[in-house]
Amino acid sequence: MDIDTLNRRFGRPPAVTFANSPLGGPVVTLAIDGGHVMASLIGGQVLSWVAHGRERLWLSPSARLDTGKPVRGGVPVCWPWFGPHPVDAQKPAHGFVRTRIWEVAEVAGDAASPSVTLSYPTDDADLLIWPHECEARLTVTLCESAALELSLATENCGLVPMHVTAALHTYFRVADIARVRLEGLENRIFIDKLSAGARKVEPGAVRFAGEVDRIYLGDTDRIRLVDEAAGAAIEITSAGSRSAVVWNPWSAKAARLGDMGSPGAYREMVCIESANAGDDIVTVLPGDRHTLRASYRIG
Ligand code: TA6
Repeated sequence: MDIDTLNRRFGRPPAVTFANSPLGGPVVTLAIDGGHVMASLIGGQVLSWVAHGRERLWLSPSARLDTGKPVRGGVPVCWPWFGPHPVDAQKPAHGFVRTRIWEVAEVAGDAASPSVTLSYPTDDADLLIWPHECEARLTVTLCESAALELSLATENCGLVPMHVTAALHTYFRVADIARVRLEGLENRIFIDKLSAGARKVEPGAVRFAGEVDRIYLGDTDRIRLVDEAAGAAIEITSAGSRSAVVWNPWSAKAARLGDMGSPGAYREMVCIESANAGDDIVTVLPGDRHTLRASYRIG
């Protein structure tokens, strides 16, 4: 659907508008006093969230929407599997919808709190890599005080149960990763992907002095990201999730990734992902729906 048609059918300016992004694809922007959020229809991916005049998400400086490759940054949607494919390592990491064109399903809310729902129904070609007829629906809502709410709904449109893992793989922008701490994961068990998946217990607030790649398990519904160097904090609240992923590549891995931008860019981001990952595998019965939610509030 071209931009003029999208604006005619779903636009509610200035709260909801569609445009062709200079990054090379169609985007939708939700805007209220005090903030705005932009999401790409390619990948159903939030790319930017500005609250109280400050960009709160990190996006690769080489991000392009028209390369057929997943975009690093913003909120990539990992679905219908998180990490490597459960049985076939040849399949893409983090599922296959990050490069697919999503449809606009609905625009709702009002000028004070607009929302857009993007939908990706699987097609026959997808059945070759994922043997289930299903649909992902991402609802992005910009709330009062520019809080951001995301919900990722999985609907099983098939006839057999479907086992899904997923994540809202959010790249938060920070002033200095070495002065970031995460509260709310104390005493949680985590799977340490840097120690061959060993299970460990988090003794206190999470801090970063090197690469971190962990899946925290259990009650991970409230995490506070404290960006000490910026004097800022974000309250992260999840639902429909029994796991949270925390990742920073640090310098060596960041250099290998090739799309992080400058050598020090790893210091300006941290991934905190509301997820269904690790042991947290969700079974969606035929005709049923599971929703993974995350909300981000400044403060
Ligand atoms: O969520 C953490 C993680 O699984 C890391 O292991 C790292 O691979 C990161 O995701 C980036 O994944 P991507 O496929 O976006 O490069």
